[in-house]
Amino acid sequence: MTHCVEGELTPQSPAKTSCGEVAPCCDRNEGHSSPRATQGERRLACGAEHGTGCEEDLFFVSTKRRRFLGMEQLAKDLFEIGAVKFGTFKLKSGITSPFYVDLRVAVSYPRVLRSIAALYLECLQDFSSAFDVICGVPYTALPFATAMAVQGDLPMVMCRKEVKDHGTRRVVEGAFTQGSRCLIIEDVVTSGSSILEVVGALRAEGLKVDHAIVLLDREQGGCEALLGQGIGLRSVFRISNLVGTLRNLNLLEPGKVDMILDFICTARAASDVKRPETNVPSALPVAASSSSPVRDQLYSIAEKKRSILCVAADVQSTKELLGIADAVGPHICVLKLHADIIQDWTTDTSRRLRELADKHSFMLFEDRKFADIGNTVVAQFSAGVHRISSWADIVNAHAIPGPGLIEGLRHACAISGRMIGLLLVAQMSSNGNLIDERYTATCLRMAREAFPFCIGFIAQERLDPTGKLFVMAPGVQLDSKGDQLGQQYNSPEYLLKRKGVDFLIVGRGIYGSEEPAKAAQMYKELSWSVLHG
Ligand code: 6AU
Repeated sequence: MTHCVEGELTPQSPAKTSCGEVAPCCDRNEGHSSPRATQGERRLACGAEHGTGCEEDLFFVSTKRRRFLGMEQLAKDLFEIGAVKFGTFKLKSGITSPFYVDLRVAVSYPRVLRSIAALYLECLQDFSSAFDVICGVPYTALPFATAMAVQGDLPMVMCRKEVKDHGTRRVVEGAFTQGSRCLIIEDVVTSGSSILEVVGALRAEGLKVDHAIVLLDREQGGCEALLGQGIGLRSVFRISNLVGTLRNLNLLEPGKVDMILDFICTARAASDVKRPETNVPSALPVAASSSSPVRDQLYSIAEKKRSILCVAADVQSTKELLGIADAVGPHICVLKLHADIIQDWTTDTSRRLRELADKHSFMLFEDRKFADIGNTVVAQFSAGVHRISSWADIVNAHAIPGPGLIEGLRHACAISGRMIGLLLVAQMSSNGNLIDERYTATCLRMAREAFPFCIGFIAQERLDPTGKLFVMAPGVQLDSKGDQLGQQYNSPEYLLKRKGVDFLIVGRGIYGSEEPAKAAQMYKELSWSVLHG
């Protein structure tokens, strides 16, 4: 997962649909006209933060649909021209791979080149950062960047691979100034090293580089490696969704798909092994970088505030919610809420909550427990009254619908242009719940595959021995063993020491007490001292 800062919406480039017609150029900045960005202030337009009416949802749906159709057609084209092949291939590294990608051939097919450029341009909508120029990574991405520059009217620079020993000896060709912001265009990312090479050269020449777009992410750790160097990566395709699209088009047999997905998982696990782990059991919190900005932010807040406490503010009015948030704010690292039980929820509720989160430095966790198909959760996450993706830092979901749900949430998160982390509900605190060990183990596998978008679990015990995927445990109270409706409570000591969980969620034990601020302070200090002696 990659993220970008929030920002204003700006005009988008016209994009070709799969049928070849030019889709209308939409502008949500002012709601009506579609002025083009000036050369000096080009922006990567982003998602659903602005506007309010249903025309925005229609915009959102048609944009999504257009992109989906474009991706489907391009997947088919890439397969047909042999840019993506399936079989048995020996890679440079010596590994045998069930697929092979060589996008160089695309230059011989003008229609494919146009579709590639159109999809890169569509991808710009996932960002909100400004940029001045684009730069293709030599050589394969050079024609792609050029097509994009022509189609999207974007200025471009070129970074030389070899510097000539005569003439100007320039490393970066084209018009730019010190501090020009550059967006990198790449064809395929594996480890991220080619992009980093170009980033280094551009930065050395005084350009600012924060983002890259790739046509295909092979999902082998490149995205995380780039994030570690301050480069947010967007991809048109990830290899798993390219493979999924081809399967849906009956171009790949299900047996082959499974083999390819297994290969991707194994390759990703191998790249994980090489990455230093940031956590060890029972040594919390640790703030070292984990390649997940949301996780890192949480750990950094926890460390600074000496708090692993999340308060569940299950109240029913904006006034109560804001009151609790302000009272317990100094003692918590996360405030969890159920937006759908707030009777008078408006956009003002989320705005004021965010203000309190900034004032006291805590994260906002919407306990939505998404549990539907991917297409539905995209809308549940970003649209409707609550517009969760516009304000939440953390959300949770049941794993039962399968990976499509995570994919949908990740997609909606990208569109929002905000950093949001996902927790899978891998175990529940309620008596008689239907989750068994096999289900929990599957959640662990799914979460690993979805890291760094998925950052952990709602569970009752440590699940990932490395601690990279952390556990927030609900069902915590000192004065009660449970309620009349099946909730079961354990003590902080039991969950932290015996079960190895990382964060505690306390609801009624705090907001139901006479003095929530005092109760929060007590739970905070107690849980911290259990961990740190
Ligand atoms: O401390 P309580 O019982 O007042 O509140 C516990 C909070 C509630 C539940 O909706 C939530 O934690 N919860 C969850 C979550 C967070 O997903 C899962 C679970 O298994 N049990 C549970 O209580 O807001």
